[in-house]
Amino acid sequence: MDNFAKKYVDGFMTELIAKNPGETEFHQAVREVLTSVAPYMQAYPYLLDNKIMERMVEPERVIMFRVPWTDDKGEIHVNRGYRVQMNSAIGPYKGGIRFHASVNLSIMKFLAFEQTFKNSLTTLPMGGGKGGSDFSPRGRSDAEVMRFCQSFMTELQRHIGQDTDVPAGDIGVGGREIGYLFGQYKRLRDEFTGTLTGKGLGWGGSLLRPEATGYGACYFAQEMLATRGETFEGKTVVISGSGNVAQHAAEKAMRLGAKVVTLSDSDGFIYDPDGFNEEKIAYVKHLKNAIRGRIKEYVKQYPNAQYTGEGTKPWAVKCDIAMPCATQNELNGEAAKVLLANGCFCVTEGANMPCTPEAIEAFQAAKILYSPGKASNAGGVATSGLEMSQNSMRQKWTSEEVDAQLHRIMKDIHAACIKYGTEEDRYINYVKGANIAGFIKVANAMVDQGLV
Ligand code: NDP
Ligand code: 2IT
Repeated sequence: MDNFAKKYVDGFMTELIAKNPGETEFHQAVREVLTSVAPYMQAYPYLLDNKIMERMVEPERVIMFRVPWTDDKGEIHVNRGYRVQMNSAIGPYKGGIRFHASVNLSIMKFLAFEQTFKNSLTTLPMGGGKGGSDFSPRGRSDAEVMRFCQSFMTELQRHIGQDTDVPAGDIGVGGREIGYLFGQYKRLRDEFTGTLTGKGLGWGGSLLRPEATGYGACYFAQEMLATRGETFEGKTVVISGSGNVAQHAAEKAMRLGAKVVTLSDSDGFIYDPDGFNEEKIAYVKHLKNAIRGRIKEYVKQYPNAQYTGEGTKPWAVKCDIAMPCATQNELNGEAAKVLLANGCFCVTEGANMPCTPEAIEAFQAAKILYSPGKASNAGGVATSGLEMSQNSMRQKWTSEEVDAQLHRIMKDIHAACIKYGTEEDRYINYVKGANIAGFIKVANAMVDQGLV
């Protein structure tokens, strides 16, 4: 960074931190974008004059609300609900809902901020938003989850709509939760519209939406690998998480010829030296999605695999490609060094902000392929955009049609990263490329629409 950019970023961050104390994840996400776009704004000073960045970091609206519900014993619980409506310059607010005990305002704001740039990258007309609650579905019965979802939607419904704000899933919110949320929305608003995405295939959902984030991450990785004449064929892949994104990243990487050897949850990870196959992936889906078990149970089914507990992560397993698909800041500077020492040359983020700034610095210093989630996990929200289109048209596309569009979108995002991220030595800085490409469209829309 030159002097102007450094001074601009430091000054901006000092004010942002003073105004938003304690919101560390939000600070982290803003600093990364700001660092990428400061030199660009210097070259196009109308963006500075219009205070675009100052406006982008201030959510258009933050809704926080009480979510009371009763458990199966009749005991009353009170959780906090959120919807951060970050930016609607290029379309209705769009982004997932996260149910996890760790959810707080900082996490909601970082996710909504990232979503704004990600959605812009998809080429589809979607603004940025995110919501959730500090409620954890883990260990709760279906009836408890339903009552919680109904209470959550009773308040949220007045703030969303197919042309206003369209939520979807994220950590802790999958097909079951979207079903309960949609049912309550429909009951209260008396309308059957595409106000939520990730719906069931029999009632407005798009084919391939469940698979889209993980598949899209692999399509993006394919593009990255191709820049070095490489493919997934014969590569060893380490994946964290065992939820929606991890399962489908593992499935697609395996189908593209890779040997995928790990999955994890917050308790630990499994290492299968033989790699996953179709049967093993099907078992993981059954274990996690149908019977809601823990990943350690995999080794009972496949005794050749090993389980390591106590919250350990899979990054010390030797691999060519790493795909963090669990949660933010799950791969730190130390883990990055271990991955590099073991010969890993491609890191594709399936989760949102899973690599810490120190890890990203290490990957970029080593000039390996590294993509930020806002580029490589955008296939999920892109397919949500395709679900919205199908709902508006009252049509349903085949999985081949959706897959072709998803594939094209991931290729387009990769091309945008190359356009704005290629450095003088030809190294592709995907962070810079994704941030600038995502920023330009939103920034210009904001300028066009005046001071709102
Ligand atoms: P799921 O709830 O399906 O799975 C989450 C997985 O991550 C679980 O294995 C979970 O383990 C693990 N995990 C969650 N929190 C932690 C934690 N604090 N520490 C360690 N492990 C954790 O969520 P998704 O697969 O949908 O989401 C995973 C990531 O991908 C998130 O960052 C999400 O924002 C991002 N993402 C999701 C998209 C989607 O379409 N679903 C789209 C784009 C990004 P455990 O059961 O122990 O909690
Ligand atoms: O982080 C994300 O992009 C998501 N959780 C998906 C959002 C969506 O609206 O499909």
